[in-house]
Amino acid sequence: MRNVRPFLSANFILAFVLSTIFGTPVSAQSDYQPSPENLQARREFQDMKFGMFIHWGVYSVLGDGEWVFHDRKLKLDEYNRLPAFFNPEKFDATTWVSLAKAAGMKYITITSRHHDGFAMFDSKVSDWNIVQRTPYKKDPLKMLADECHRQGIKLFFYYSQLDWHNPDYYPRGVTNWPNGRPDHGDFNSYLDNYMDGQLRELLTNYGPIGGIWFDGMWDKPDADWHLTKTYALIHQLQPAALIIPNHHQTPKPGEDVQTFERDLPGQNTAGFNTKYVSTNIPLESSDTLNGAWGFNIGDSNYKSPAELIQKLVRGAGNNSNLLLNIGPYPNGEIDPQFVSPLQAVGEWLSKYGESIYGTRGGPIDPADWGATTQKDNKVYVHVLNWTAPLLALPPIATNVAGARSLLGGGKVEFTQNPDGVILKLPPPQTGETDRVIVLTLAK
Ligand code: FHN
Repeated sequence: MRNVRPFLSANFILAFVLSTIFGTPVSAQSDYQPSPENLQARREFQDMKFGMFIHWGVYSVLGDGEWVFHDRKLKLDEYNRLPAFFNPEKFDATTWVSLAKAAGMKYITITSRHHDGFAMFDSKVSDWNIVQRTPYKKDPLKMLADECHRQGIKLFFYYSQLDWHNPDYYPRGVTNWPNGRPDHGDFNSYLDNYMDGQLRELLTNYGPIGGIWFDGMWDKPDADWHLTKTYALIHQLQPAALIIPNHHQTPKPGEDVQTFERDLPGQNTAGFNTKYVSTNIPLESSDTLNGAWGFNIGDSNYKSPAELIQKLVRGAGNNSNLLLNIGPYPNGEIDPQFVSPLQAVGEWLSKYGESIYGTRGGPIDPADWGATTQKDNKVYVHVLNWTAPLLALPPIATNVAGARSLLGGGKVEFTQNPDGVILKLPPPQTGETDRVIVLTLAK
């Protein structure tokens, strides 16, 4: 993989370290009682299991990822030229939503604005947006929202709280560089007028949305982000909308989902995630299909369908959703190298979906051999990495009444005693990523 920006800059890591040590001294929505609609939306979120993450913005023009403004240390007046080149004439909401559906995904989370602060929607709060500044002049998020509603896909809006463009994002954070902004600004106004104003637009003009996926608080770990106010606004405008903050900390009151970036819950391999795993709100894990979030012309490191299926299954076994990212071209097309693995995962889900959708993490801790999921009295044993004919599982509290292969329904021999359950596995089939054995628990 060439020319791909290392994922984490030193500043980025520093922000996470600071926020981990000191915590973020923000008051969240401490008296928050989720509404019945919100609780229902959380359950539905967990049932969906698989979503499409989309990073798309004017930065896509440069084909160098969504951090290009920062990484090339561009000046404001230089970056301001970029929207003139963004004209996604090939964008077709039906194609995008149909691809998500073909992949077996049930929701889409798209960047309504990233750290460059550029609104990819029709915003009246500022003219730094796609309708005012680009030759395209249209609102793709409106088209996407309408199409998602038509096709029954939930739409979430990623919203960056960090802003490299607005002068009122001041004092600036750890990712700051001198880009021509004045050395003063009104952060309270940025939060209360600019950000909340745009959130109000997103929660008012696009019909019912799944929720808001926040990112960027780690840039100013010691700031007061007015979360009480912002979270209350969101829950007041759309009580069922889920607040999903990518701050990598223990969830705060008012937040509805805990998300982990490039990690399974609790496995801090990325180095910036918390090891704390919430037991009372849904979990999500985000990852990239190649190595990048925004379109990166130097990144051909596409994951294979088998790798993606493993991620999805291990996520589900950890009681988590998988939010899988693609970075479309600036013209609105999606690279075929994203399309074909997604379609392959969709084909897999059309056969094995019963063991994923609507499930929760199973009764056996995930391990190298695989993971389990559960729905009612069915436990799905996902054998991902085990070649021996017998698989010994730890004890399961309930009696197992029967075992069969999910595919084909063939009976699977087993023994159960207080030490555990031993399965006599059917031999692996060529190209079979996941042998799924269904255990029926006695009622
Ligand atoms: O800095 C961003 C990055 O560009 C990307 O949006 C990811 C997605 O989870 N989140 C941030 C880093 O935490």
